[in-house]
Amino acid sequence: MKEKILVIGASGQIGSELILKLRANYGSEYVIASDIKVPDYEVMEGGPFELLDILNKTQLESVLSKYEINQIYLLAALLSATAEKYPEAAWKLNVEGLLNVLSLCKPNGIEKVFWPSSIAIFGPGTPKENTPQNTIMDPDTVYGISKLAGERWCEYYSRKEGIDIRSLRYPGLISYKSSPGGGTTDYAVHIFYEALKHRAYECFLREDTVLPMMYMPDAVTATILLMEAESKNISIRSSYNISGMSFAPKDLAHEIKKHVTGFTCTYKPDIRQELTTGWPKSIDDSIAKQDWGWKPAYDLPLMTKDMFENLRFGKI
Ligand code: NAD
Ligand code: AKB
Repeated sequence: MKEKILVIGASGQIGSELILKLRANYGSEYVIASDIKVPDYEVMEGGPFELLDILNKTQLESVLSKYEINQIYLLAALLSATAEKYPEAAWKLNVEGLLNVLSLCKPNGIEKVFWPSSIAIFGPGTPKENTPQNTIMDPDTVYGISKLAGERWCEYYSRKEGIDIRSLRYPGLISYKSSPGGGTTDYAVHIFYEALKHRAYECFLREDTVLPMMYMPDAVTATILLMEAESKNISIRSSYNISGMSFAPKDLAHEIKKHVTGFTCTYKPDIRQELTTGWPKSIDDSIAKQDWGWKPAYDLPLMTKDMFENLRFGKI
């Protein structure tokens, strides 16, 4: 059967890029964008769009039936920094929103679901270097707790209801098309804009905070590779570890100096520093490599060069 895809949260940092690739691959009329806010021009004009609140089950069911949807990409969530400010709203959106989708799959003929988890599911007890797929997971942030609960629900619905649910534990994502939405790794996007505008940036993380990160083109590729892999190759139904690169703010600042003469970065850690305490420094993604051939294309120098090329020469 031809895929009929609904992307929920299509106006966000990932959605606004992923949807362009999905439309290019499957045809614009087969990929329906939805969000509670209107997306940018490219997404809005490139195919169907529905204003949809994931917490409204009736509305969701009517969109599923209107377009005869059989695949869902659920991207709506509150990210780590915002979730810490609004814990109940974060639990509601991140967990109840997911349950709304999962519970409507079987009755509405949804065969496949993509839902992203995060490196935030790990916690202070987790080994920090080359963090394995299965290890201590003791998240101490609102966001991490909600994502770990989500992973368990994904595995449960796959097993109990036979829904083909696939998931990735994205690292912090860097992109130039749309702004990040309230995460702790957002500094790694803001720094580029400030470097171009002011040749200076004040970072809200400590200079030595090494975290797993990934450039958006790699995140989009990984998502599509995973979703197109044969079902028999998917050995993990909670969420796959994936890795791109790892760096600290001072490493990124050093790289940026090669492109922006006189750039300076200062450091004034705020509450977001605490959220990173339990997060890994690097990720072991050998199972993703083995199961569906994952391989990132971008390291820190390549990503930095590409960001500046796009930000300076107006592909934004
Ligand atoms: P984002 O905040 O940029 O986008 C989320 C979108 O969801 C927004 O456009 C928002 O309007 C929409 N939304 C909010 N409430 C909604 C509701 N009730 N109904 C429908 N839509 C609603 O987030 P993102 O960075 O694109 O992240 C997408 C997913 O990937 C999230 O699950 C996030 O946890 C996960 N993730 C992101 C990163 C990252 O670095 N961006 C890293 C790890 C995991
Ligand atoms: C955040 O910082 O909240 C996200 C994430 C790592 O999930 N970028």
